[in-house]
Amino acid sequence: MATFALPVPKRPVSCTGVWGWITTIDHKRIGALYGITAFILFVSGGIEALFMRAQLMRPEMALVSPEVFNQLFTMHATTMIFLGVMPLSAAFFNYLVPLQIGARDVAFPRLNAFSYWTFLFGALILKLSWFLGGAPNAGWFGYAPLTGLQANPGVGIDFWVVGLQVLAVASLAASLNFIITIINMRAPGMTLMRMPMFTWMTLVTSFLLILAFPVITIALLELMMDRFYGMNFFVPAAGANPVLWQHLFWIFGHPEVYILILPAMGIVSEILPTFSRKPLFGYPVVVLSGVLIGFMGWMVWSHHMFTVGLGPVANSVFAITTMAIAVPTGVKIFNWIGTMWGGSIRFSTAMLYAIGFIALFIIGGLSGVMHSSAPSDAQQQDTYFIVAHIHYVLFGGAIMAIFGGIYYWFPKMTGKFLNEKLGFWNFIFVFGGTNITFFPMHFLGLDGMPRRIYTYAEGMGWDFWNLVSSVGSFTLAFGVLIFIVNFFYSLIKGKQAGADPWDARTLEWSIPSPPPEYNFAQIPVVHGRDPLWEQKHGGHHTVPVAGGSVGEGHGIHMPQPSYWPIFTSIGLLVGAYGLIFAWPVAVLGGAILMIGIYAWSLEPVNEPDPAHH
Ligand code: HEM
Ligand SMILES: [Cu+2]
Repeated sequence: MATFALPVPKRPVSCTGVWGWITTIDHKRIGALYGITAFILFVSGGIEALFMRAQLMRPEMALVSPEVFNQLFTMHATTMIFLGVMPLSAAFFNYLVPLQIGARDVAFPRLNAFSYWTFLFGALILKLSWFLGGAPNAGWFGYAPLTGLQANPGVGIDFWVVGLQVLAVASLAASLNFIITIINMRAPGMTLMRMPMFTWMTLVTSFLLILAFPVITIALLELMMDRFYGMNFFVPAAGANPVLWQHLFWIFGHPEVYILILPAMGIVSEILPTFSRKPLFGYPVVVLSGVLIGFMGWMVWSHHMFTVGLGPVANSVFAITTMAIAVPTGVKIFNWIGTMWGGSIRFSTAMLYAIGFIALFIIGGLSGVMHSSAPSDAQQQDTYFIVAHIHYVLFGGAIMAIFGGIYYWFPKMTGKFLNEKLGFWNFIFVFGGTNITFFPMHFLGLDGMPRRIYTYAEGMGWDFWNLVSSVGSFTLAFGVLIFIVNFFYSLIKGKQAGADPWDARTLEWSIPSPPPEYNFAQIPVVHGRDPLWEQKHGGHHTVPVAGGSVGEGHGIHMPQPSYWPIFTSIGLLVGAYGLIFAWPVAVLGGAILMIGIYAWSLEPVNEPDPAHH
């Protein structure tokens, strides 16, 4: 191979410092990058929310203009969904899946790095819109014809369209990578029904991603054609039916909400058994209900469109399918409670978050069942009742679980515990703040307060609960601040954690904290579910099948770093910018992309000499 005289630079051997992070293809480092980036973006989405809550605190406030308010709620939701919760889940996928299945990395490490950089650049495109001509303002679901050129001539929607497409590339690459990793790279003996629940939920989520994203990508592509090239996919004046957009969006959008919650369910299913010192109750049923939720998630999209006028037959069908999907969801909740039942429970911060998740997710699930009934939804649609629902499932659900996951796996990732005292107060403020912020929104919604209004008149009966909700949102923000303090404090001063500080069950706890670059010095052989418990408390010992000795010169072959993933992603960034502002720049971006792909595919596997390493 090396005799080819191709203009491809040598593959870097080992890189340190910033350059090491830029060229890394180690799934653990990529996981850390995802996590830190997504957390910063999550905070930015929270700041957008605080602006809204400040504006809505009292009637007829004028902190922000109506136009800016539109941009705030659009960016807040787009950020939290695509740049907060999804990549935070991806951080866990990256860090944990190879460790949980006893592998040394994902199937395509360079593609994994490419996914991260593409996510980062997609996020930049979206967020830079604030500074480059105005943020998108048509809601996170971007209903036609509000997104059309006539209603929306500025660049905000352009940023939204192009940014989401770049993010879709990142998600597609990542989910294909995880599907292949989970199917092909499990340690010997780890059958599907021995896989940890988190890995299972990663698998289901990845399938949802590769099936759902093409739908939104097509819709976005059509919208892009309308805006950039004068086509008429969504232009009613030219005969288009804007309801088409709603169908396309929600066929993607409903599976998307499961993409947001299934990883959280996976995290909780790992935390609960460990801190109850019992195996997950009804493991096969939990797997099955997860798969079923993934499957049924495709049959319910029109519950977002009950008031559009699809007619009584369609509304009835979608009402029934929506009620039905609550069944596997309820099954999971019973299994989690069954896991705790009779266990010897340790109330660590991770466990508090997991229990908080169950409690709040039940509330969000119940309001969901309330609007699964089409006539009752006719009252609730586009009111604050929906905003309450969204936030109980996403904040009370996804974010609670993610915080729990951070407390649970931080010792594995860093070798140190997060401080439990600060953790307790972090939990109290986040849990309390969530309820104070979002519970009153149920009342506001039932009192008729519409969503997405920038202000309201005095004397509508909405003053008190809006004030409470706004106070709650600052309480919540304070709770997140405690977490940030805890993170840095514990990184520096945290108590040392060993390989298996929680007496846990899965393979990631069988190796040192933090794990060495190659993860497993010897690939384990798995004899049952909860392999580490088996090994510690049962008769079986994990017999290694492939080896090498630990330490310097471990002789384990690991792929080398690469420049090409980030280079190729930069092509997408430049191309996206060019699409919005100047087509010659788009051509340049395309050229960078092609060079990147070319060099990537011809890059030697190992060069220069791997023996030095
Ligand atoms: C401090 C935390 C948060 C606060 C105070 C907050 C507040 C708000 C407010 C005021 C709105 C706009 C209501 C309107 O349309 O007038 C909103 C919408 C929304 N939020 Fe949050 N939010 C928070 C966290 C989150 C998180 C973590 C997520 C997702 C994981 C999320 C997802 C959404 C969604 C999907 C919408 C609907 C946007 C739309 O359709 O217009 N929020 N939130
Ligand atoms: Cu839905």
